[in-house]
Amino acid sequence: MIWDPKHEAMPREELRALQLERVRRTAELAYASVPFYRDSFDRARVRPEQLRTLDDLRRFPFIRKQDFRAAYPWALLAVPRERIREVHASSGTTGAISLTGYTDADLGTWTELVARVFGAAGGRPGDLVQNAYGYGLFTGGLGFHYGAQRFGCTVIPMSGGNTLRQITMLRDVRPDILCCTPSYALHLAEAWRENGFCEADLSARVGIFGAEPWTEEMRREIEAQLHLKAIDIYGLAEAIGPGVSCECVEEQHGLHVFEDHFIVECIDPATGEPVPDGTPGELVFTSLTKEAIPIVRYRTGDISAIDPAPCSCGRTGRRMARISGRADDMLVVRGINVFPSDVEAVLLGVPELSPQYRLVVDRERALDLIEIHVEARDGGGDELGHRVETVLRSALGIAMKVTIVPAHTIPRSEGKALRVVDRRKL
Ligand code: DLL
Repeated sequence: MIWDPKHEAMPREELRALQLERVRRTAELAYASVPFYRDSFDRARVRPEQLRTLDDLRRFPFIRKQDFRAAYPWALLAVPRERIREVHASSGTTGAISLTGYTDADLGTWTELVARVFGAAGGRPGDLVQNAYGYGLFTGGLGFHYGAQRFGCTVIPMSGGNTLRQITMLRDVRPDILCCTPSYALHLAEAWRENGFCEADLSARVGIFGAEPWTEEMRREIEAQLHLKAIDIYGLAEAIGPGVSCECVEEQHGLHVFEDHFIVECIDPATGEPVPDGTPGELVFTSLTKEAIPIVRYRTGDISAIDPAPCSCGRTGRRMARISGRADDMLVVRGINVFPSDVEAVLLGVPELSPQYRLVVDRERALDLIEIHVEARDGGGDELGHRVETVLRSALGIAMKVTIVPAHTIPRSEGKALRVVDRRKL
């Protein structure tokens, strides 16, 4: 079902005209109200009124995650703080928070976008939704909550974790739709089996999974284990949260970008130049309707490709391929963004450790794990390892296993060091 046919199935020409009108307004708002944009546009010698065609946007400078972090908490606001109704943040793990805010109108936009997601995923008004995305600063929980309610669903606001209670609710309350990260979906499936729950009691038709990278193989696994259709949803706090793009249940092949609210570009991360359709590159988004924190050419670091082919579902928003990786080295582990450089900073703060380390990311029992192999300056054993685990957990908010390895066992490199081994990809 198409929730908002007027916009989701708008003829491309009309859509592009709408985009042009809206992008001008966004650039004007950004230039007039946000010193960051005024400075960066001035440096690049561009002005909002130079946006005569959509291609002109390419002359505008990028904004990056570090700009959001540097602007913490309010420096990117385009409206007075009093007009912000709600605050969220990207799921980064460090003290450097990427904060985002929503005006009343922004909350309305977000709610509508996530309602579209429920339509695209094959939801029906009246469906019962178990929402196992985390509630709080993370955009997953409340974003899905608002969108599901708008769509006419009944929401069970489970938030993340508490697996036994999750599966008990799944069994007893019998939701039609499950929302959580794909890795957590597999974890729930495993817990289901281990607790001897009956396959016939699985009720959900649809799972709406996102917030972390996953593969087609993982989709097949989840669909087989949970007996549902698994739909990929993408978004990021800096853009709005979940609801930037979503697969349709008809094709499950690429995520329709809601292009009446976002301009998507795909660029070569090295040169910043656009790549041809179908070629992998880094996604860049410009918001078209956001009031509180408009974004002009936000570089996501996410690698995808644009597919302009028409879709049998009738939506005209072009599709982006599922995210295949990241341009930078940020890891998304259990839905939380982890920067290896942050881990390094913590490790280097422990005097007994040498700066020789490696992060091994793996998936055990469907959950992502980070193990850190690090050399100690003078040996050191379990006690040191446990102490470092505690320091890491309190600094980054995520549990990692630390193994102190003998000196000179971490391979040295002659070029760039290989700091991260992501076994999930193997
Ligand atoms: O993860 C928003 C979200 C919530 C999306 C719930 C989907 C469902 P952030 O915490 O800001 O926002 O993290 C954004 O997560 O740049 C990607 O690297 C990654 N990501 C999000 N969705 C997907 C996906 C939310 N479907 C970062 N596939 C993004 C792969 C994803 N990676």
